[in-house]
Amino acid sequence: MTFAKSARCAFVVALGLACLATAAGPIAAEESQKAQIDALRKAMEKYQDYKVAVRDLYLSTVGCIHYAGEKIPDHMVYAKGAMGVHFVNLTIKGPPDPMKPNVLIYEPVGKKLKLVAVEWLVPLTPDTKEPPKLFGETFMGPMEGHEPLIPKEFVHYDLHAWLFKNNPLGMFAPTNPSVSCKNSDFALLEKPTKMIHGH
Ligand SMILES: [Cu+2]
Repeated sequence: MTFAKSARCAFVVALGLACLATAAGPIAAEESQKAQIDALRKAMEKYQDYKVAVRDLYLSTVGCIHYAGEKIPDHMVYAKGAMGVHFVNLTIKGPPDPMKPNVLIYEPVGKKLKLVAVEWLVPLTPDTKEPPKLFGETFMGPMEGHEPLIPKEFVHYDLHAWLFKNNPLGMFAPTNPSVSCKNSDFALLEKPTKMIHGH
């Protein structure tokens, strides 16, 4: 964020104009978030080839996850739509890094896998004081692990970002109705995940 702001200041100064009001106000904050998202998209572009992702230890969890839009009290609400195939990197640890998501999400399109989104998956620990935030977005959760691919004991927060496929529900919505698992032999219809209270 600081980098984006100072880069823009440098640009404005180079044009011979005063560098005004870049640090303050909701418009400046929004613009700096947009710049940060653009930088992230650029950094993630190499993973459009899933083999590059695997070499960097983002490993496929095989199942193509989708939701029916079912609502259950005390459970997370996922609009009808899919996420896709999650490739998880367990070597990325610590607080969520906006430039280093620990999950990449692919949509099976024909016989190919297309990179559509990234995700930050953050375990709930005894020293978690509040839900993590990135790009001004508060993470969803805490919630149980998503069965059947993640044990339900894995209580966590998560945030999705649809960097490579437009999501009509918004950039940070968990499911994308434009994504489909119909081309996957490993489609998994997931039930909404249970919320954890008291955090
Ligand atoms: Cu996901």
